[in-house]
Amino acid sequence: MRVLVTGGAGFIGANFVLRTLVQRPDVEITVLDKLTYAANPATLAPVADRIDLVKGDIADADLVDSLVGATDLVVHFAAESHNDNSLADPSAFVHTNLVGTYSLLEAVRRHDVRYHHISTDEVYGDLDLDEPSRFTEDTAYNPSSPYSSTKAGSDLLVRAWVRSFGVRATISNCSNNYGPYQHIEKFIPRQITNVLAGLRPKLYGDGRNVRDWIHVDDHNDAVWTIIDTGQIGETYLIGADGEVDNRTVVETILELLGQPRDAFDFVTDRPGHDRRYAIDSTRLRTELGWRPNYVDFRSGLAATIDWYRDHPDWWQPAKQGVEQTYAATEKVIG
Ligand code: NAD
Ligand code: TDX
Repeated sequence: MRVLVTGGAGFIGANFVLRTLVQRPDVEITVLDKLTYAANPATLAPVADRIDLVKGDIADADLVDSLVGATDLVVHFAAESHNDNSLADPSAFVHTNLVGTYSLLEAVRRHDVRYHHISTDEVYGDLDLDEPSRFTEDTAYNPSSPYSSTKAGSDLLVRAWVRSFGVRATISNCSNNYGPYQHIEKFIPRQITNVLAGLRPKLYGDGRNVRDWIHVDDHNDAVWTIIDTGQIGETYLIGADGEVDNRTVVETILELLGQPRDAFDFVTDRPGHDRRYAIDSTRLRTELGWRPNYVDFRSGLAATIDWYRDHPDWWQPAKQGVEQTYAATEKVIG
């Protein structure tokens, strides 16, 4: 089987490539990636001779057409993925998440190629902290940020291409991922590398916002489960019952790294900051039989901390620039 992985040099896509090479040695992988700031070429360097890495833009219709015409399956991870960046400048989010997805959909339509679309729980907006409900496949779309609204738009394009043109597609909406190779602009690796670099972790607002954490390997196993056994045209929510508030995450990182649990700063909140995400993944579990392997967030977090401690060469070159960017807008408030 030939698989085209878009965004395969980023966090989740690269973990997908590395895991697939181990678990499915018969799969031939082509990665299409623009190699933006979010991609780290070091991640795929050890497997460079086992994959085809094409540097290019998913919105380049000619390039996409030729690559899609030579594959059996497209797994579409490529995106502009960081909410804070989308608030500073949404333009790349519209280009990649909307125009890029459109160009892939037109190519899979022309070549009748199976397509799996990677999306996020953020398309559903947010929940109150004390609300008992969680997101399901039937929850109405209600995105808050330029990032989540462009992801929501891309999901709707997929649904329309399925219904109007019979494209063979599935969609998954996953909760917050953690694990190795995540860019240090994101919450968990930012705080881990802050402590490792002698800086204080930074919590937005009151630190009570809740995210539903899943290990990246569990996400990618679910993606293969959906590709193998999911129903064409359907959406599946992926989550591992991992709700934790941000303050607890930071305190746990500090504790696991041998620091006082209160050695962090509160900083100015993210505008429009979603309060809580929570996924009900009953459908994926009951219909397709998927189960997460990482059920203890603390031990998954400890393993992730070990990975960043053991791989300073992977993240140190980006650290100063990322912190300078945050420092330009962030103020310590407590
Ligand atoms: P990431 O930012 O780490 O990686 C994105 C990759 O896409 C990078 O390698 C980048 O170079 C590439 N890319 C960006 N624009 C491109 C373009 N125009 N053409 C080709 N390649 C381009 O993102 P991630 O965290 O790995 O997220 C991957 C996917 O999973 C995204 O679709 C995201 O919305 C979704 N998702 C992420 C999470 C999460 O917690 N990180 C949760 C749910 C869903
Ligand atoms: O320094 C920080 N301090 C902080 O308190 C950062 C970077 C974040 N936060 C908070 C904001 C969120 O409540 O931590 C939480 C997680 O933040 P992010 O890592 O930026 O993730 P989030 O905004 O929840 O979005 C993530 O999950 C869904 C991914 O970035 C998206 O790509 C995915 O779709």
